[in-house]
Amino acid sequence: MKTVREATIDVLRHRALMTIFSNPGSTEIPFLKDLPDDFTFVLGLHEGSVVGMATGWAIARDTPALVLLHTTAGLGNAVGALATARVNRAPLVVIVGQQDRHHLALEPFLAGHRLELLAGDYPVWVSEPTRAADVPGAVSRAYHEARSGRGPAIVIVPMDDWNADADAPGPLATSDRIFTAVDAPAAAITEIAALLNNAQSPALIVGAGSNDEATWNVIVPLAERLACPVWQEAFGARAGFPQNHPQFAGHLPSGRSGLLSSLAGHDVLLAIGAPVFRQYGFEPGPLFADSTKVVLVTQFAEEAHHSPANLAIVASLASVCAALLPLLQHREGSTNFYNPPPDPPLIEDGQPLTPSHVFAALASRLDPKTVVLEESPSSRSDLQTRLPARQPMGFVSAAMGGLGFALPASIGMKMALPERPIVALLGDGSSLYSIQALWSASNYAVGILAVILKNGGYAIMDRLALQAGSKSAWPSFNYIDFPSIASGFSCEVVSVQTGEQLSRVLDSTLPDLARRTTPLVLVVDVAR
Ligand SMILES: Cc1ncc(C[n+]2csc(CCOP(=O)(O)OP(=O)(O)O)c2C)c(N)n1
Ligand SMILES: [Mg+2]
Repeated sequence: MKTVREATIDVLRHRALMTIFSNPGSTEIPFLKDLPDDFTFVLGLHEGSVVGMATGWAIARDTPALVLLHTTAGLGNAVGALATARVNRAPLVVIVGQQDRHHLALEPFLAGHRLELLAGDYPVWVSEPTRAADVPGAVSRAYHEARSGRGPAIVIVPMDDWNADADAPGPLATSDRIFTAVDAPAAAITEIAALLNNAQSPALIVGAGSNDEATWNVIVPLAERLACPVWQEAFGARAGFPQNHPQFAGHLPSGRSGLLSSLAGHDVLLAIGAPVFRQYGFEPGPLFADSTKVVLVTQFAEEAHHSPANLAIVASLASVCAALLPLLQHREGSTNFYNPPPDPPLIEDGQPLTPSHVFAALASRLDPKTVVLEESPSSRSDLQTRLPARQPMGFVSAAMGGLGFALPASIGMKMALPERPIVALLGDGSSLYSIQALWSASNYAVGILAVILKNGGYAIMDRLALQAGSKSAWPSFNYIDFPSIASGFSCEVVSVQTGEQLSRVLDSTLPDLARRTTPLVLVVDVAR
């Protein structure tokens, strides 16, 4: 008879969940004791970093990553990162330890209280198996729940369950393999094709959902057939279209008045992989003109449920684009909507660099295959225009804006995609939320480039306070010693104050960035 632990190890092997991102505690010892050699344990020194690394790994591989967390304190620390994983649609199988069933009723030290509620509605599924023997099936089901729900699926396991007897060998309470229908019905395709063929002036809006290679391969010919502008959704977590393509018109504004004027004159809007339409600050008024017809193509039913579209199709984006293509007439007209940014102004003697200078210096040198992870709040839009995504996964950021994602996610992504150059661009404030991830990068020989834009404070927050007619209630933090922090985590670090120093370090490091096996931190002093 196998133990529950042995049967679960079998499930994890079957699902290729053999890399464990974790920060463990005593309640996880029975599971981790004598971990088989074909399992890899990746330690993060805080649960935000653990889940952030797993999220980067899951996004990069488009398959679930395994996370192991320590009862209330571990899961509690992880909640913000789990919410980010959900909104970034990253599939995670999360096992959470719990005290021993034998005395849970006595509420011993480390007893998790209502652990199933701790992450709120952010997990796509939570299970606390009724019997120890149900754990292997629950973990197997969590794999499917994470994949189909695109987010974290949690299984809570009391520590004595691992050594309990498993059920006799036999099928688990879940399907072994699942195929999901992906094609849209022919009637829906015919209806959209007619709408587009009859349109005076269509426009395409793309977003995080259309970021994969299969979709880029068909969305580009589709856009070329339509000869229309292609906009990227505001605040999208990934790029839905090559952003150096002549038809790329830029990022949509995140407020309603800007949306209305950007999309004015287009009678049919086709949103592919972007909800209708992602906004940030509330502005009253319509999102688009009354007479405009809006079609949404999304792989996520929930996105269709909250989008004010005339028609939504829930199906594989690549399959919808491929089916539409032969039905569309070739449109004539201007096909150049791309507006590259001008060079940043020259820096006068003694003046500090700005984020624009850093992004421009990177833009002229980065390999098109680079994955740029963004977490630079006050310079985000500048980053987006100066570092266009040229390949799928060329741009990644936290869909919900929660800081502390980009640094650990860049590490998880580099572990999953060792052949791609990976650069995390971080505000100095942002870098601190998961700064201990630098230790994981150094310990596991992960060759990311982390650029910390040191402006000595929360510039975006100061800007918002000023706009509200107030001074900032919070202080600046000019005197944080980032190079010491980075070297304290055993990372190579270079401080940069001038354009010359920046060029020198980028020229010497970027050509080999893809092959790096140690992290490099650049701390660049920039103007506020
Ligand atoms: C976890 C979390 N806490 C707080 C915030 C609110 N917040 C948004 S931007 C910001 C400041 C970012 O500062 P920094 O990274 O230095 O970027 P800068 O604005 O200086 O470019 C804060 C605190 C957040 N988004 N996420
Ligand atoms: Mg800052």
